[in-house]
Amino acid sequence: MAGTVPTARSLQDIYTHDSRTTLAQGKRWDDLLTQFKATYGHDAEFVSRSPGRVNIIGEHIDYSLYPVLPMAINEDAILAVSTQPTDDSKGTFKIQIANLQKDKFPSHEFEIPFDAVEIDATVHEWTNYFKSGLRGALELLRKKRGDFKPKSMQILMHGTVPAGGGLSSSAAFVSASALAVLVANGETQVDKTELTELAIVSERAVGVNSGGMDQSASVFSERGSAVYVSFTPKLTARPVNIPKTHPELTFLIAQSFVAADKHVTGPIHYNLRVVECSLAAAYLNAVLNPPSTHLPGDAAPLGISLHGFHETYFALQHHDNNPSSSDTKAPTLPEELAELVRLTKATLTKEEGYTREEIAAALNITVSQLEARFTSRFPVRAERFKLRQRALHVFSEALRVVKFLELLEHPDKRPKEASDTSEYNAKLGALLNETQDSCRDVYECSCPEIDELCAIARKAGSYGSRLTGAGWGGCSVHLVPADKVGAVKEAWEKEYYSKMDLTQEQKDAAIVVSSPGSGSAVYFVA
Ligand code: NG1
Ligand code: MG
Repeated sequence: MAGTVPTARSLQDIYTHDSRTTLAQGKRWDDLLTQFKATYGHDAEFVSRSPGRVNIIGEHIDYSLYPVLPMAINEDAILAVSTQPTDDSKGTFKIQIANLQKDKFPSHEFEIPFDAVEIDATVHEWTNYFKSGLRGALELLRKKRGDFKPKSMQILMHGTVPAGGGLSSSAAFVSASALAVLVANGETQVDKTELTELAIVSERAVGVNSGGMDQSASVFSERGSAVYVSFTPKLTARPVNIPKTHPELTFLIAQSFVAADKHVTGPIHYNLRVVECSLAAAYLNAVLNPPSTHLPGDAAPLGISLHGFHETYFALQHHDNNPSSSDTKAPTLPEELAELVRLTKATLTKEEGYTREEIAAALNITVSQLEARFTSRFPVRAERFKLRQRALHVFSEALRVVKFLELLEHPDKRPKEASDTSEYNAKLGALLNETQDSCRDVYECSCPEIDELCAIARKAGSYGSRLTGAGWGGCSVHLVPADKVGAVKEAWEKEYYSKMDLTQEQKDAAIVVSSPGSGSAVYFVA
């Protein structure tokens, strides 16, 4: 899946082949290009696009650097672009940016100094996402070329990924923006890994301390496959095929219409979880490592710092039981994770959470050192940090990803041809249901509405139902056999959506039947 971002020649290269999608997308792209000309008085040169994603399994573990399994959806961000050479004398370049939905997202013009893209993360402004992609792309270009003068750009954007809904509208927009800036400045072969890495770092500039799952799914996905993303020792992504089953499986995505805005709730939700995971990693390291071992960096993610620790730990264990053996085979990931669950339960015993003072004491630092290291970059609000619960969720969720992937890929576990595979489907579904339980009870990132959507779906025939994305609202994903899709939709309609006051637009977007879509692409207007 590595390589360069593909150039699309037709919309069929990008979207599914079914004629309804092609027709609808054709109209949308025509609109974009026509409005571009109406707005700026000339044609666009190219369109960059990047999709949203739905996460199948592996929730809230990407920032602890454990692998995840998302897939791209068809909904995306598209940016039509034209470029102008920049007038050298002023020391600035110009960005004009508008949105097809101009009532919701007003147009802007920015004069930007060559070397400083300012982003005010305290103001929630739609163009911040473009600017963060811009900043990242320019940094990369400067690294590659040294001093250079960015081109001025005119942009018209349109997005179909619902915002604040757990489907990564932000990653779609940031990745498409960074891609647009690279292409505008003459990079015709954009490396997917470089684009993803810069989009990950860029999105943090908007005020959320996010992991790298969304951008990876947005950039790397290939139509028809989910994508297995690992973050260590370096970012890699590979396609994973969902076996053909009988009854055939579909992924249904259902909106809860509970808006979860990380920019508002970050300090008590998302960013706090990221901090709790880093603190858990530091605490476990400090307590469990033999005194002479070198401790990894304080804010190292659970997946890295404990991996290092664990190799030492297993080596010592092995040596104790077997002093004459020189064989110190590293544990497999499932062995390691199971052991980490056990150690977490034995070490982090305080269900009620840990105070700053308690954690600082364990790390042998002062409270202000603790704050400087862990809570200064992104503000968080908490008296106690629930290290036990957060670590238990992360290790058990990482283990579920391993099991899920094995079911999908292991020749002995994949279903053998055409027979009834409901037992197999149920195994996949059970893992998704376990994820939901852990998100609700242990990581505390669900909400009553999502729980309800899951309960309704399971009753109507879903094998597995859970929140997807950050949670606290937003979207849910459901593994539903094709012959039960109608029943599940009907049940939601009757028992959930009909009780809400929704606009027609919301009703139309409430449920999406999704198949794995393709990733980032560039389309040159002939
Ligand atoms: P969403 O739901 O798209 O905001 C967030 C993070 C991911 C990941 C998931 C939870 C951002 C941009 N993305 O996704 O990196 O941590 O939550 O698994 O914050
Ligand atoms: Mg997002």
